This record gives sequence, structure tokens and C-alpha cells, in this order.
Amino acid sequence: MSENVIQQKLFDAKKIKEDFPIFRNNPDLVFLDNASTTQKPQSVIDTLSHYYENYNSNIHRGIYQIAEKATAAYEKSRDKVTKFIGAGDRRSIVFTKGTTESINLVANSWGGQNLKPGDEVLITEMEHHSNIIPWQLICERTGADLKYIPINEDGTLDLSNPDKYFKNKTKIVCVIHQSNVFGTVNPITEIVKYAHEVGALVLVDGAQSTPHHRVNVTELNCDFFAFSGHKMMGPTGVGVLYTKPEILEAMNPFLGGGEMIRKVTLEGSTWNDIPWKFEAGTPNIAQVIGFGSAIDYINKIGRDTITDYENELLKYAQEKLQTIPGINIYGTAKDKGAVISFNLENIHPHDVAHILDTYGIAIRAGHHCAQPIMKKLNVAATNRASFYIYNTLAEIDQLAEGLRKTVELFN
Ligand code: C6P
Repeated sequence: MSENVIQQKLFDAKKIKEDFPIFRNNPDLVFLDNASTTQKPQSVIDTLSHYYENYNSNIHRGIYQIAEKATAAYEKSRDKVTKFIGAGDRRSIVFTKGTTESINLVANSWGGQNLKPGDEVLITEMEHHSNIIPWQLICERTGADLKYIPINEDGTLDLSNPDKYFKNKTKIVCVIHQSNVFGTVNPITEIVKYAHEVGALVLVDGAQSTPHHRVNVTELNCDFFAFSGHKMMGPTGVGVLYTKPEILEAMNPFLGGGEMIRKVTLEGSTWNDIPWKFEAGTPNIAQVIGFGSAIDYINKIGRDTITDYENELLKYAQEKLQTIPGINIYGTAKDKGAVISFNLENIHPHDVAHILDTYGIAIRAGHHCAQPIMKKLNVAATNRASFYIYNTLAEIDQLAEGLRKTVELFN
């Protein structure tokens, strides 16, 4: 499909680009590392400056006007997130510093309270380190065992034998929604069904899905859902943990300090209501408010529009990249987000990324914090191009051209 047709059908990515000052300041930048972090629109940057310039103050404490304004803006972001992911109850939304902290919260608080020797935690071989390490640590502490659902050649999960993995001793299943390496979108509803049948809870790592697809946690029926603001055009330092309220209520606090308490005496303390019980200390106020603005921006474009447009980008990129001599693309799932991991025969991924950088093209090279996947693929690293709404077909042409020149250079 040509750029014009896509523009008529969906929207004009070149026009969208004008909303992002970084592209004005780096006119030649082709940014294809969106799975790592995304660029920020002017409206998000303005929201941050506006807070610092006009009503910077701590929240939930001051009774003066600017403090009340800051508190209201912070809590409004909670309402926006609640609606954005279809949570239904604002008490189920805890602001964290990102997906990593959200998962560590669950592992430590829920896991520390509920896991014991003989129990199993079930994760997959496709996980980002953020959804492996916290479970390794808590299993070591509690004596529970960590089990893995294997992956197939095509970068999908091997769910052919669920009884082998989902058992009565499985207490929690933790699974990545969209792989940051393969782009595979996992069948969460099916996994939730298997897990709930054996009485296990489900945590979904939504770091890579939430920015690109419509997510509804109520429909998914997962128990925990984690994601990061910076991967969806929001600021760094803000993320979300969604938890079903009755589960969150029963969990012990993760971090102790100001704000998360009801009463403190020298003998002991009692806790604030959820979600504030899990937001100890001064939170990232500006970032949470800025995140609300990123959600407004996404809503303005429309999530289905984003998904449809990215699907077109993916299709086009896959066709283009397949024509590069010696390319090996990893991950060919039918249900796949706009992420392509690949290697060029006999060329180290870091060399590829360095050469592309000389053409102004930013892609990622490395293990993508998913070393078990690298081991499975029998490689130390891959290249990865990941797309977002401001990318264009012309940029994919530039990527393909850059790769072609790289191959020529090495042969
Ligand atoms: N992946 C990448 O792939 P934080 O750093 O907490 O915002 O997000 C961690 C994280 C968790 N889960 C998945 C699926 C992720 O992809 C990431 C971050 C980045 O380039 C950095 S390795």
C-alpha cells in the first residue's frame, strides 16, 4: 500500500511527526527503537513544564491551592488510566516507576505473602528480564519452584500441552502480552482460562502491548497488569500496576514510608486505603500528570487507528526486509506487533546498528533484556527495528537501503 493510500485511509504520519519537537530538532533522525522508549509529543512536554511553572507542590498533603490543584491533576491521571485499560475501579490503579517496579511489587508483596515450598510460579521462555528476575528472587526466598512454558521456532508459545504446565501447585502465571523481541502477541484469554482453572492468578506484562493495541483488563480477566508510560509517549519514571481490587486489598505493602499509612505508633502501624497503600513517599507527580496527557494524545488519534497503521508499517517492512541478502528474521507469529528482530549473515548486530546510525537510523542491537530467547535462537544478540505512529513508509525504505549498503560493505 502506498504512503498516500495509507494517509487517506488512516492518518498522515508526516503530519503527526510535527507534534514531536525531537524530529524538528533532528530533522534527519529515523527513530526505529520505539520498543525501547518512544518520543514525546509537545503536549506532554508542555504538561510537564506547566506543572513545574505553575503549580509545583507535593500531593495529598498541602491544603493550599496549588497543592490541591496538583493532587487533583495527579488523581485525574488515575481516572484516565482506569478508563484507558477498562479497569472499572480506580482503586485498582497503582502508579509505579515502570513495568519493572510493578512486577517487583507483585513478586515481593503478593509472592512474599502467598508462595511456599512446593508451589510453582509459571512464566515463559519469552519473558523480558523484568518478568524473570523478580520471580527467581522470590522463589529463592520462599522455596517455590519456577517453571517455564517453552517457545516454538516461530516465536509463539508452545501451549500444545497445557496440563503439563498449569497444575494445582501453580500459584501464579506471569506472561508477556507482546514480545519485545518477536513482536508475538500472546493469547492471554486462553492463558487466563488455563490458569484460573487450576486456581492460579495471572500477571500480564503489558509493556509492549498497551502502547500499540486496545487493552481491556476486565475482558482479559487477568489479575495483574503492568505497563510503562515512557513506551507510550509519556514521561520516564511512571508506570502502572493494575490489580483486581480484592487482591490488592489483601496484599501487604511493598514499600513503607509516608502516604501509605493510616496511623503510625512506635509499636506498629496501619495502612492507608488502596491504591495509596502502595504509593509510599512522594511519587513522580509531574510524570504521572504528563502520562495523563500522553493518554489524551493517544485517545485523540484513536487506538484502533494506531494498531491499523502499525500493521501496515509491519507488513511493508517485512516485505522490504525479506529482500535483503542474508537476512534472518526472528518471529513470524500470525498475531504480531510492529517489531522486527533480525540478523544479517556474518555481520555482528552492533556493526549493523553502528553503520545504520551513520545514516541517521536508530535501531537497537543487543539481547533486548531477553537472554533466554537469545539462547533459544542460538545467537548472542539481534538487531531490532520497532515502529510507532510517527514512522513512515519512506523511513522503512531508508532502513532497507541502509541494510543493503551494510551488506555490500561487508561482502
Ligand atoms: N524493554 C526494550 O525492549 P521498564 O524498563 O520498566 O519501563 O520496562 C521493562 C520492560 C518490561 N517488559 C517488557 C516486555 C519490556 O519490553 C520492557 C522494556 C525495553 O528495548 C528495554 S530492554
